[in-house]
Amino acid sequence: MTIASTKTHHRVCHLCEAMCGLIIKTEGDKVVDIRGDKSDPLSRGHVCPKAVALQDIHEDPDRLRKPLKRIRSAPGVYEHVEIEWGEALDLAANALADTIEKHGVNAIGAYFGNPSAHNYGMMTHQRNLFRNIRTRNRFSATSVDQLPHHLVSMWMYGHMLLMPIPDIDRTDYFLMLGANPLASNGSIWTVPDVRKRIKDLTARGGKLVVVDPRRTETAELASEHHFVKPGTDAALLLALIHVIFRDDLVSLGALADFTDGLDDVRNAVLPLSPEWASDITGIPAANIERIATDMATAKAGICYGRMGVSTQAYGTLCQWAIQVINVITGNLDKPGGSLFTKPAMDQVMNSSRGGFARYTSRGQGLPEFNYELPAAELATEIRTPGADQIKLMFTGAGNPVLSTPNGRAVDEALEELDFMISLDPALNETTRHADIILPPTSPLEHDNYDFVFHNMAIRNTARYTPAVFDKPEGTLHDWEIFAELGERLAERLGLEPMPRVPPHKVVDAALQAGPYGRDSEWNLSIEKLKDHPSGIDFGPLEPSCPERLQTADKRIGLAIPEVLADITRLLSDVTINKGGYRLIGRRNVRDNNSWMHNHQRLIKGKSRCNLLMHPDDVAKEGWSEGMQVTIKSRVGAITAELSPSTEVMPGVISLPHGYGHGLQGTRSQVANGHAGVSCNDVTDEQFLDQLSGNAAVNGVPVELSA
Ligand SMILES: Nc1nc2c(c(=O)[nH]1)N[C@H]1C(S)=C(S)[C@@H](COP(=O)(O)OP(=O)(O)OC[C@H]3O[C@@H](n4cnc5c(=O)[nH]c(N)nc54)[C@H](O)[C@@H]3O)O[C@H]1N2
Ligand SMILES: Nc1nc2c(c(=O)[nH]1)N[C@H]1C(S)=C(S)[C@@H](COP(=O)(O)OP(=O)(O)OC[C@H]3O[C@@H](n4cnc5c(=O)[nH]c(N)nc54)[C@H](O)[C@@H]3O)O[C@H]1N2
Ligand code: SF4
Ligand SMILES: [Mo]
Repeated sequence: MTIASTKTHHRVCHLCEAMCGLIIKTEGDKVVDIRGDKSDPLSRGHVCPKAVALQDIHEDPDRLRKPLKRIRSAPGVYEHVEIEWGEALDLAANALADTIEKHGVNAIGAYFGNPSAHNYGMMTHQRNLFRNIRTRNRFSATSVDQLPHHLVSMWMYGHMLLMPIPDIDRTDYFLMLGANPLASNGSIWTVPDVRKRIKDLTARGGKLVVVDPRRTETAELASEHHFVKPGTDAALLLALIHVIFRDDLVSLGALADFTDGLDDVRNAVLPLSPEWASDITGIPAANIERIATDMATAKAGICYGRMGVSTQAYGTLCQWAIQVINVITGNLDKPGGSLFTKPAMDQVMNSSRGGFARYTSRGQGLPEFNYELPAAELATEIRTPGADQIKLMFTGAGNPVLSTPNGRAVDEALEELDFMISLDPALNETTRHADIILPPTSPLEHDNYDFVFHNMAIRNTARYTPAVFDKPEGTLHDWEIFAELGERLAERLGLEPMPRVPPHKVVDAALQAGPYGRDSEWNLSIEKLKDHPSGIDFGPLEPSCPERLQTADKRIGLAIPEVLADITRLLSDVTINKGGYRLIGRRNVRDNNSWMHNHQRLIKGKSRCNLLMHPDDVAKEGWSEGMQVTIKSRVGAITAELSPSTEVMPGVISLPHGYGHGLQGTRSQVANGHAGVSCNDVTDEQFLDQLSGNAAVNGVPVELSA
């Protein structure tokens, strides 16, 4: 018998946007310890309870190791069986080629999910397949998430990825709407160890003000928490702008030289007083006045909003107003305010600026953004006959059945396809419909450079993570699967395939050409990062405007016509203040969207898929704790266990997303034992931010019954 020696590996956790540095110890092919890397300049040793799941994901017996093929024995009756890679890739590539030849390229639909942004091979090599599939029917989790941020950044700063990052470590006043970083660990804001950073902020006399229909873990830490009626934040934000203009608190500072459109904004908000907003939001006018003054007079202030103000009916209007507040108080591009990063691999320089409404969906006529249609239209684009109807679906690292509005309709629509291919390690609610499932290597079996989230981090840093384990024989990385499919498809169609350059070479070239590359004192490369296994810190965010702006004239235009017009939609919205219950979401630090419920260590304990409701509402209905309550919307109904809680304001109910496991044909033993229900069975594909087409999964009007 040989005793395996213990090896120590540096790793970056890829599970959420915080990018925590880890030290992983292994013995042979076993993980024996995972803990925070104290030498990581960004995360400083912080980890959350999910870090250990890297081991659980790797060892999960339900994780697919070989491709699966679906065999139907009768309509609706099928099983998935293992096949060899060569056969699976041929079947998938031939189905793609057949569909393109028979129906045209738009008959291919594609949906990419959240983990693809955390896995650099998926980012670098999607093109190896999709360069030859330029379909209009592309979808992603972006349009159930951050689409309004991209749109506003493109309009105001000239590039969809040029997003200002809250400089929490140096701020004095932080106004946070619709975000719960204590559970999410931050989003469009890579901020590991956020609890400590918030505590430092209040300890140095600064203020955190949270606006949220639920008194969240983050709100508990805050200096102030204001309940807001779901979906009404736009009114609050517009009234804040109103007060800032009215009281002559506008102070552009250095931005004055290159900012336009102030008069148009001032005129647009002239009638939108705190009293008006108070009626809509439920926040007393005096509080609105005070928040405006505090924000405008803080030495350095931040206004930031995330999921709760993006995935709601006025997502784009909210994100625009947030940027306007930062600009007119002079807090954009200022230390302690919100600044642009200068990342080692700069996505702003390396990718498209974005485009809007160059075509529309066939269903609701919703605009494309960056050549993607809103995910809310997925089922309709599959089911509506005619030119451009989707016949074959490709999903990669996504679970739209649980994560997009009216998931039940998506579930049914996927079953109506001619063919479906999934690039995914799980046989889950979505991939169960796939004719071919192609499973990539586990995260610990490939290297990674986080080239998305360094672009959104509170410091400029870079870290490269080599693989912890060798790739098992006969397995393929995500990027290799794209390359294999792309080469086969190109051959069938008589087209040129993309060259196969491994992701680390793509990143190496970008690092060397980037701001810390061969022309700088850092001389950054993958080789250099290997010598710094805990990463390199290039320092705090620094002012960079107007040079950094990507607008043609290097100026910031505040008066976006589409957004100003959307104020009219808000003013004429008669449903915004209608009574009845509104559903909002909820994240827990032990969950990660729909895909990490199969790990005993994270899922154990009391069910988290319970319905929070204010005790006054519970009493009014004559209900009691533990009852089963049915939540009904235009599109469907689900039933969940009632938990009275003063955390939520009256009129609001809260249920997490990503549950609803246990469907026939899935292979997730643990998750299926903690199935819960999917709140996206009641979110409505027609309840949207009409301007952007982003899904409104928060503030959904619902009816309740016991
Ligand atoms: N009601 C409601 N709905 C929501 C939200 C909400 O707050 N409320 N949040 C929305 C948000 S912000 C998001 S981002 C979406 C997420 O929605 P999706 O991205 O559609 O779904 P996930 O649950 O993240 O599923 C990820 C899938 O990727 C697979 N996977 C994991 N790692 C890898 C990998 O390395 N390679 C490959 N090929 N596959 C991998 C998993 O097995 C799983 O099938 O949900 C959205 N939906
Ligand atoms: N543990 C864990 N971490 C995650 C994820 C996860 O699923 N679990 N998902 C990751 C992903 S994909 C993302 S995009 C990020 C999201 O990161 P965050 O946006 O920080 O996460 P949420 O917890 O969804 O926070 C949204 C907040 O908005 C509130 N809210 C709902 N409706 C409204 C409203 O109308 N107005 C206001 N003001 N607030 C409202 C909710 O109560 C909630 O507190 O988290 C990431 N990190
Ligand atoms: S906060 Fe948790 S899940 Fe996110 S990167 Fe850190 S350890 Fe991983
Ligand atoms: Mo997300």
